[in-house]
Amino acid sequence: MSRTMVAGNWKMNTTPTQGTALVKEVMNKVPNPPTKVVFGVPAIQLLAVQKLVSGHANYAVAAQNMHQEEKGAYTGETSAEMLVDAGIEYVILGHSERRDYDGEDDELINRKIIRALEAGLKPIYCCGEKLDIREANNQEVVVGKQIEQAFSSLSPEQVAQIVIAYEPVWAIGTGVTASKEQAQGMHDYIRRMIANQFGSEVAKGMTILYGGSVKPDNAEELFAEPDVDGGLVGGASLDAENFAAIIRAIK
Ligand code: G2H
Repeated sequence: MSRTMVAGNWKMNTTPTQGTALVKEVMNKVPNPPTKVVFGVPAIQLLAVQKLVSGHANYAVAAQNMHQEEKGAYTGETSAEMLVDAGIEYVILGHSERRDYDGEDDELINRKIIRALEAGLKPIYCCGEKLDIREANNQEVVVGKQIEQAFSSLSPEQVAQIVIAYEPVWAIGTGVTASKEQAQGMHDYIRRMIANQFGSEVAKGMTILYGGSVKPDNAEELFAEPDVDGGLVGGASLDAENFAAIIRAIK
């Protein structure tokens, strides 16, 4: 089975009206995508966008967050069960913006991953180093530790359900993209690490996305790398033409 995926992460952008129009436009431009395409939409749009993609084998929807508990007195939160019942297939967890602005760490993300998997949701787990770590050439140690903590106590069968998105923080929303060599180097490291800890079959089947200023003009060369299976796309996923071009960059 193909490992490829292009996922849009709209973050806190688009009203429901704008979001519906955007999804329709992308699906019109690319009715038969050459890869799995996921729309990571704001919570209020999940149901409407799920309705639009339902029945299209290659289109799916991701929530941008969920709570680690099953249910209860957590005002304003969304549970894994609610997402599954709404037909949602994926949930983005561990994004650097949630780590920075909401204090999420890999211990909490580990609890969210376990909850998501128990409920039948597939996590898109984000990891990545900050600029000072890259400058000190410590990125593999730091990303390795993030994954080790976030995947702690998971079985190989559970890890096989996860998509990893490597997002170097210095490349997020900055316009600076990791070079194809930097992306491939980290993706290769992550795949080898997964092979060591969870077995080579899990590693071989794992989808590892690159995220951080993916655009139509850099997507093709990034996606051509052997261990870069696609992208988690922020800013460029908000424009139908740009997102369609990135989807088509999967060969
Ligand atoms: C990284 C990415 C999407 P952008 O946050 O997850 O956003 O493509 O705007 O850098």
